[in-house]
Amino acid sequence: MSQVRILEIKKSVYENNDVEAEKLRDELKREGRFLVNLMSSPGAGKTSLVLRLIEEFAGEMKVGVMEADIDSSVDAEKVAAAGAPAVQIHTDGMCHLDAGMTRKGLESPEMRGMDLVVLENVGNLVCPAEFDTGAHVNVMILSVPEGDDKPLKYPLMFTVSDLLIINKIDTLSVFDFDAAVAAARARALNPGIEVIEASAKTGEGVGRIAEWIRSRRDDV
Ligand SMILES: Nc1nc2c(ncn2[C@@H]2O[C@H](COP(=O)(O)OP(=O)(O)O)[C@@H](O)[C@H]2O)c(=O)[nH]1
Ligand SMILES: [Mg+2]
Repeated sequence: MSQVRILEIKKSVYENNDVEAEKLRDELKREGRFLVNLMSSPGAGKTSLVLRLIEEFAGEMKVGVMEADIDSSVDAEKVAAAGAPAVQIHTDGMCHLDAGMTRKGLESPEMRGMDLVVLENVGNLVCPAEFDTGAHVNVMILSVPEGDDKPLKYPLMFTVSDLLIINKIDTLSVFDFDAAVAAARARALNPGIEVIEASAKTGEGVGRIAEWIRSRRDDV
């Protein structure tokens, strides 16, 4: 039996998602809640990284996690087992969250009073890039086994992201992945994007990611 709250959230009724997203961002700022929208393909390491960040921020910030998926609650259960407040959002088959859906997740009691809320968006490199969730920053993960050509194939995701995490760098020796090439391709689309190489498995680079989040949170 699942121990976490599951929210069944359907597509929002709002006509203008961008307006809703701006409203939500402002409200969160006033409340002191910093929202990170974490995106990647399935299996790139979103949940693994979230678990590392929970450890990294322990005793420093209250971190809540909203896990969005089409079905199941496995990710939210992992986060809850790590000791962080978590909710599972089911998207009624939708492959992304919009700002209204994100707002509903944030209204759940578990997310109240958090300093940092991480939204693990539905896994894919296409739809989540098209919808502003109201987050203060967009963070994406590209993992080494996916290949360094992904910025060429899914340019919008790289264009809307503030930070690109190249994850699974512990596997570089077994894949033909050139991290410098991946970073250059991302920067060609988005000159302002930050790039951090990391491994959620070994913990390498996780401190730098935490530092980036702290500094962006201070800017808001
Ligand atoms: N070798 C390696 N495996 C990783 C790393 N990060 C995640 N994984 C593995 O990749 C798989 C998918 O990870 P998960 O965090 O569930 O990805 P998500 O679907 O994006 O949330 C799991 O088997 C993880 O153990 C990493 O940095 N290195
Ligand atoms: Mg996950």
